[in-house]
Amino acid sequence: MNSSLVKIDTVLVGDANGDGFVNNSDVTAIYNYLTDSTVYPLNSFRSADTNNDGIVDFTDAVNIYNYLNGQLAGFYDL
Ligand SMILES: [Ca+2]
Ligand SMILES: [Ca+2]
Repeated sequence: MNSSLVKIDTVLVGDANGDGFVNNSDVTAIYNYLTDSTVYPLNSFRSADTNNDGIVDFTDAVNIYNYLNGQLAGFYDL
């Protein structure tokens, strides 16, 4: 087996829209998802679930907001 072909599935916690960055657009992505999940599906549910409780709700959006404002050092350890 060629190890170079092994894909590591990494999850960037907080990156709800899956663009590789954690910023205000991810807070917006979660708010939109909570408003209408059929119109605004999350690109990465696991990344959006910042407290790892199995659901994505306003707590996760607040966590990202606090993280961006320096009030939260980080999210749970994967
Ligand atoms: Ca993002
Ligand atoms: Ca959550």
